[in-house]
Amino acid sequence: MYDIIGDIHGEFESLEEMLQTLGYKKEAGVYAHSERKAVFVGDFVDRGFRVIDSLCLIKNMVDYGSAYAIVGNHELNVLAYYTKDEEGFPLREHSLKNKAQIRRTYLEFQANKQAKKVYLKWLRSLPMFLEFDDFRVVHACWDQEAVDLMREKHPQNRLSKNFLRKIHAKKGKLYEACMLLLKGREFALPNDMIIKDSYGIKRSMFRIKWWNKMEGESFSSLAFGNRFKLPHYTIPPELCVEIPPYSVENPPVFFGHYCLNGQAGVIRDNLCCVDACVANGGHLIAYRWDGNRKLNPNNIVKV
Ligand SMILES: [Mn+2]
Repeated sequence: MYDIIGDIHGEFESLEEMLQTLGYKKEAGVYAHSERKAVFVGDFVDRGFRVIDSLCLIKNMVDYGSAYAIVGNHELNVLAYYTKDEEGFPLREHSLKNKAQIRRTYLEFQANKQAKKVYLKWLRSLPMFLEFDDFRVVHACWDQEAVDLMREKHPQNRLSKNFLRKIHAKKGKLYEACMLLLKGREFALPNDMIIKDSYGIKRSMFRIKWWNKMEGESFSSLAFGNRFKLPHYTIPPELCVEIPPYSVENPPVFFGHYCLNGQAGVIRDNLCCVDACVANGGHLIAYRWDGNRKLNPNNIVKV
């Protein structure tokens, strides 16, 4: 059986507390469980104050065989920041904004070059999604088309240097698929709609539910995991894009990414967001998989 654990973001204490709560014990210095394995949904880095400790603990578990881990958009950003193109320019520009985003990770890596080398290499080896017998795991969005494309064109399924260089050089279908899996679906607001977030910054994009079709939804009913309010009126049909719905018949999907605080957990019988925003005043949560394909809110564990 498995325990699917949400975004860590350098919150090492919460990570340890969660593993202990779930009954994992240290064997030769590595957390393990006699009957269960942990599954981490990505976003280990940034925000919190113990990024390297968190990476170390999770890598040890994966190496030992007591956990699986996939990458999130924060790993993608960090890897692209530290990967150069053929001309020697970083794939992700070293702008103030991008630097600020990875600040905690950057500072820890600056102070520990050996760890930087080890963990960047390790992050490049992790898959973007995992499919188990009865459920699926991805950081933000299980889009079947994106998954199928990745399986066909990039069966390695990891953020290797070559793959990152390739998708950044040609921002084509593979780039879009990678963004969809790791960042989910975002939707541009109409130009005449001015929405400001809690920092007073004008927003042009908002995160939306990736499992629902768009037609007939309002801006607010389609929105998912945004830190600003959207209006209640129906999205004009001419703005709607085709979203392939994720059927209730499909296997459960576990994902993180959306920083939902109290709203995190079972979203629908076969959808569960395990990111309750631990690094932003929320909690770390996990789902204790019991083999039942109909997800049960009682299986959520919170620390
Ligand atoms: Mn994320």
